[in-house]
Amino acid sequence: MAASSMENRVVALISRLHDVQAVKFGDFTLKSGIQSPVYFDLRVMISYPDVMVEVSQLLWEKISTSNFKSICGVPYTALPIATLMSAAHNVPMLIRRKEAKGYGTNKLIEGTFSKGDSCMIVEDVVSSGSSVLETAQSLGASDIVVTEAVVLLNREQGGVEKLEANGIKLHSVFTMTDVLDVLSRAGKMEPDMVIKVTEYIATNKFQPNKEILSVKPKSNNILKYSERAALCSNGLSRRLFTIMEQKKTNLVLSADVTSSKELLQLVDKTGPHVCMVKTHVDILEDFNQDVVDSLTKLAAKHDFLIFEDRKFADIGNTVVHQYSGGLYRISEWADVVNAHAIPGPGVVQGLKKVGAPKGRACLLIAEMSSSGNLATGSYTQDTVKMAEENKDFVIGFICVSKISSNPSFLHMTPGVQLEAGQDSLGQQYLTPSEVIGKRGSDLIIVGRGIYQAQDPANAAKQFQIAGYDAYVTRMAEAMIL
Ligand code: 5BU
Repeated sequence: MAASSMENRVVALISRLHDVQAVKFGDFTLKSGIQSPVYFDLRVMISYPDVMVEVSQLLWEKISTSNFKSICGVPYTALPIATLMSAAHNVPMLIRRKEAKGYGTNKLIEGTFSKGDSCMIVEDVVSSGSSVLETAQSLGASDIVVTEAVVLLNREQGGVEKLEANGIKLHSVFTMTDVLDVLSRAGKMEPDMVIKVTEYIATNKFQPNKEILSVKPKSNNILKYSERAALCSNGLSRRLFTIMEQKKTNLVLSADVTSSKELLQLVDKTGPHVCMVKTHVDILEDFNQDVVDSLTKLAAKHDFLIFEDRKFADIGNTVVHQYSGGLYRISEWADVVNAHAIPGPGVVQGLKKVGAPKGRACLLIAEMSSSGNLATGSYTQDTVKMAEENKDFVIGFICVSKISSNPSFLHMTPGVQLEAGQDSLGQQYLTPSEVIGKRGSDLIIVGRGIYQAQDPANAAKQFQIAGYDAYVTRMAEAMIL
């Protein structure tokens, strides 16, 4: 069986299990007392013969190269599955009683076997591995040897490690992470639930010498750009995450030069290294329509988005005109604009009225990089709320650290240089590793660090590498946690 076709079948099975409510999301208390946002009730499979057949076939394929004389399903759900495997592949079955009968032969193991026979244990779900281990011990008491077990779902809570420590290799068809991956990609989970389940998996993941984590990793830190793209309702944020992953860059060039020739040359040189170009179109001495036409062509050539850093901050009716009209007609060419939250939601509604029909998007300025700025504390939190309420048009924030755990929101941070410091007018600089790695932002916005460098293309490349490395390291660290 080719790996990819097996993968496709597993994806289809996970979806089907969700459809038949064998996987549920909500608030559940598990047998262990742990609160879980996800619950697997695989017993319902017995009502769907097609699911039972597919499950038994996938389990069989996992152990097709193993050697064993019989199979033994752990009661109850795995019993009929083991029966299907036994019948389809002509392998004898054993049944382990939960308790000895107390009369007759008083046997714990039903079926015909000889001392030293090897047996494969079949199970539907493994968490800590205790049920498989108990079954193996009962079989062992009858001198039946168990060195392998196969399970449909590995909940990744120490089962593999516990069984391995007892000499049993566990094969699994899929893990809880696979379930999250498949169902979130298929849009079968709300973004909030994706966050909860991601945190639950990470928090409860087995660790040697440390069963439960004390530190909760932040969900954006675990999901790849492509996974986050799948969670976005706005097409532009989906596109940006996709560009970031494909071009391996989280760098936004802040092209703050004052002549259009310089602007276009700078953008063409640095284009391969950036996912977005940010403009201040009102600082150009020679603005005309040709500049934005050329810029749009460069965006297509190098595959980046255009962000006009206009910082709208007026009532809805005024921003409608500022965005669509005037000299610059920003909504005609800028994919993304930004706005202060200070006027209240009307500013977003005004921008949305113009931008949404054109497929545009907006960022809210929730924090600033300049010293002594007032965008802090409850102002920042209220800005996040405003974004939450307008998720179809607001795709994220200008901020200096991660301020929302919603993985569809983009966090974009200005004030970045390769060395921390300050300029003479209050701009404060952090490094890419501080911004992306420690503060959990997603994109670095760099102006003077690039366009004032002797070789801007090379400087852009350095920032690209530093920013992307910080992202890769952050992901790796979050996985280990
Ligand atoms: P710099 O040359 O890398 O310092 O440029 C930073 C750019 O980001 C510049 O265009 C600013 O207008 C922009 N910026 C910022 O620096 N800080 C903020 O809080 C916001 C925007 Br909002």
